[in-house]
Amino acid sequence: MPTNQDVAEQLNLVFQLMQLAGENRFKAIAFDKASQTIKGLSDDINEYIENKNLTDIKGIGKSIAEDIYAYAETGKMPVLEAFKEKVPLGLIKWLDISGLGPKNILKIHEEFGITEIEELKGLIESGELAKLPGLGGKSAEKIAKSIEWMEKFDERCRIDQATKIAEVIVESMKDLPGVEKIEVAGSLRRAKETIGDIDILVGAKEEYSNDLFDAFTSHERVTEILGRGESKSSVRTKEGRQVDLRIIPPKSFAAALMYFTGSKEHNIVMRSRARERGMSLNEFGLYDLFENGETNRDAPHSFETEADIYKLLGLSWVPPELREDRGEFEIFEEQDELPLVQESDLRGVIHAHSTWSDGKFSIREMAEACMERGYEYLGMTDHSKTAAYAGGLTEDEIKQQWEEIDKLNEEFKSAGKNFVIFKGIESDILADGSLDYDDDILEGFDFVIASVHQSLETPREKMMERFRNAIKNPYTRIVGHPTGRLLLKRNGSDIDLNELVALAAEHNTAIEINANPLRLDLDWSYGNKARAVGMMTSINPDAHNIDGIDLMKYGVKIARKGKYEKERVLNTKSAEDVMAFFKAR
Ligand code: DGT
Ligand code: CA
Ligand code: CA
Ligand code: ZN
Repeated sequence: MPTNQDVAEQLNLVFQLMQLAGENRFKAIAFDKASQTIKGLSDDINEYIENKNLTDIKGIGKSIAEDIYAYAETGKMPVLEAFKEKVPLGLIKWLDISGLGPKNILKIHEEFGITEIEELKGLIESGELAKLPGLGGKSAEKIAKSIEWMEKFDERCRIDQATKIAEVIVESMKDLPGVEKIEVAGSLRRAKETIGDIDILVGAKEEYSNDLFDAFTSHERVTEILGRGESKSSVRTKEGRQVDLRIIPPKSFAAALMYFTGSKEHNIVMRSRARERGMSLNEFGLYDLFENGETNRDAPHSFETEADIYKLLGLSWVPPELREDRGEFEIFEEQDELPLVQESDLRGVIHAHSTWSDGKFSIREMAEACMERGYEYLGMTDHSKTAAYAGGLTEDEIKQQWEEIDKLNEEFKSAGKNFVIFKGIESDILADGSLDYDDDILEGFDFVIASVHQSLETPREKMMERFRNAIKNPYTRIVGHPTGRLLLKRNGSDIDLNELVALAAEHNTAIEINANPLRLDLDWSYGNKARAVGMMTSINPDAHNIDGIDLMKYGVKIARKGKYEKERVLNTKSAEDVMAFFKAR
């Protein structure tokens, strides 16, 4: 039986091959959209396949449904097989080369019969590519450079890396003459876990554009200017990231901010809502339509903020993290706002390591760092004994650690400090799903985080058996980084996260959002399921040193993106309430 992931991947391949084959754009986008929908589906796709009701899923049309039924039945998707005949799969990678569109990719492939980027490099070196009509030496050079960059850097970076670059640039530009507004847009504003390019918008009158672009392109972090036009410039930074800066007339700023925040999918719905109301929405504004359906540029609606635009389209303001066409429209048609968790709601730190295992600081140092940041508790969770490579604790060491924590808690209490350390452990989930100590030891902890650290590649069904056992264990209060993914480095385990989310809710156990930007696991896209079943999360830094504590802010962004209200985030609660949750096993 295919998994949701399998089906999503097949559809995505069709999308990419269609682009290469020059297939109708809307047809191609339908596959992209279907792929994303299925990736984020809260139920097992096989239920729909068995009931033959795939078209009940919004975004799955009749013809794509047929493709999926055929895939489930035969293991092959006819439409994909057909396109594979036309365009070799190897060319998909070429789509990432900037300066080389699908048309030219196909042309080069047909002319020279090559499918590998290595072969393309050979063609450029030998001067053959430049001879191809319509390309020329300059294009060939540009393509060579782009391949070089591509090999040097990943196409995408993590949210923390992008945040740092964006902050530096915004900081250097925000006080320049003419800058009335400046905001980050694109996927970074939406808090996606990985970012392609960084989009920055400046609201300024046209007369300032030249100087502002000069300042941007000569910024000390810039190594290459990728392009400079009337209203947009693109650069490459020393970190290898692309940054697009757009200068917008102040009166269009709100419309542009909305448009360039995206997502594309969100924008599509917004545009059709505008049409339904006799208006046309674009990056410049919202206009009335003529009877014939064309935009009347002389009839702009005036507004100041994004919220005004949403209001004109029958919605309250949608927080940028939620703009993915993942149910936000239904919510904000009905509600004024969603009480999403905020950084300032966090009252404590859960999931941290000390020198007892593989952390860099003592328990006291970690606790004091938490206090300095205004937190009220620290849930210490060193590694368990099976994690020998990470200095996992033996039964004897655990008892010593408990004594140390008792002493520190007494000391804090007598010094009048409002701070408590919880005795926890990050227990490995063993191959059979059991925890790493006997019950008499487990009994002594305030709480247990259960995580998989070994045999991450266990087949799905076996893996689920491990998790089912771990969650059913009454000592497990939180599941740690469920898939074990390392973003842009390693895929996570193959598990049915929808089932895991439902199971956790049923057993009143939390699944953490591991806030380390390498992990951000549980993924935000399971937020709808978590919301439907009332699953609790905890925004956990998994801190191995003091700086690690500050990573919680990325977890907050992901939690917001997953639509978690404050009430469903454990570490927004008081120490007493957290303890009550721990004890309610
Ligand atoms: P990224 O850069 O891959 O992480 O993702 P985004 O979302 O930042 O994408 P980007 O940089 O290509 O474009 C920024 C936003 O601009 C995008 O989220 C929505 C808007 N946008 C760009 N191109 C299109 C388009 O062709 N159609 C629509 N509706 N919106 C677009
Ligand atoms: Ca972007
Ligand atoms: Ca961009
Ligand atoms: Zn861990």
